[in-house]
Amino acid sequence: MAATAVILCSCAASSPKDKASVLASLETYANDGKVLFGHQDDPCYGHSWAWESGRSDVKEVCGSMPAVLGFDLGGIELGSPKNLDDVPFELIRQESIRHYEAGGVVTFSWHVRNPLTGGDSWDVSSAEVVGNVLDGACKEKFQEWLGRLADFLGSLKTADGTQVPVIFRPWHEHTGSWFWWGQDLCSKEQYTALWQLTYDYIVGQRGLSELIWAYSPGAGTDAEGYMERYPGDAVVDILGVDCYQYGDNESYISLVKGTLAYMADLGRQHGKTIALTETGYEGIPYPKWWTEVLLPAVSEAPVAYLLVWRNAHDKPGHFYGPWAGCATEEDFKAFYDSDETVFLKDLN
Ligand code: BMA
Repeated sequence: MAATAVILCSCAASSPKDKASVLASLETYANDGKVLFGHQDDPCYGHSWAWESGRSDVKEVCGSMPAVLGFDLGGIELGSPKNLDDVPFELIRQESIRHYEAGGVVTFSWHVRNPLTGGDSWDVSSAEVVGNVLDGACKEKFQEWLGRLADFLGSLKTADGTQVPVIFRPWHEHTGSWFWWGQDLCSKEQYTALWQLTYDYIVGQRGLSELIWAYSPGAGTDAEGYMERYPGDAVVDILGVDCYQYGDNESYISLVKGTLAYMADLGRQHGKTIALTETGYEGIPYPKWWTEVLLPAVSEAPVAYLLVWRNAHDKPGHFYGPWAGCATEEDFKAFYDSDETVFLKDLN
């Protein structure tokens, strides 16, 4: 088992990786009891800086970039040059390709605007949006939006024309009702049809077969709730979950552990890798959060990667990763040193 793992990993790091080898490599790390560390928007801006090429809050603390970089595509559907957090899409494109070439993994979320009301993803003033996207007033507009999304995804190519395999995580946290595609805003049939429509256009019509599709409900449900709107094994590659800490350490650890335990069973049943697709504790008020809370929360389950949310430069206190001088700096170094965690340096 261990020998197989070594061969797979070194093979994946030395040759250009396609979708299948990225997935195989993630699965191998997970089965080896290791987890790739990820951070949203890491090379674009940090706790007290923005748009300075070569910087990374994570690297400034531990010496390595994260293994996984997350970016958000919200705004691509409108053809805007920047996403909802002012990150230029051209920067996302360059950093994604650069990270892939350095051996890392890239994942995209999509806080897409509300096509019916003109509001943002969080505009839940109408429960008619998904219905209108599928077969109503927004059908045509949404096709155009998908077209712009696919144009961007298709542009992720290395100089030799290799399509960069990225993890795409649309329609996330749908078990809650804070996005227009959430639980109370559409039926199960409408949700799965929305996923299928997205998949059919991007993969079927546009031929973007290198995308790795991640399903990520919110935490706080059980295995049945988790799977209630599962769009099917044919259109999902990774079983993810978004789970944040809002209360005490023990409640978070037990929520993450419990959720990952049933996801591990589901992963085995469906032949899918599992991941903690978004997590974190805003402002990280506990100095040993990395080694005493996050690590124990994930260490029992075969979690391929975890991604902590962004370190906003323009929203005081809104950070989920470490930064030089922060209260958890020493603990993050210990987290980095742990045999269980994998950073970009370990992938080369
Ligand atoms: C949220 C916050 C917002 C941000 C959004 C999309 O969780 O970080 O400030 O606009 O994610 O990145």
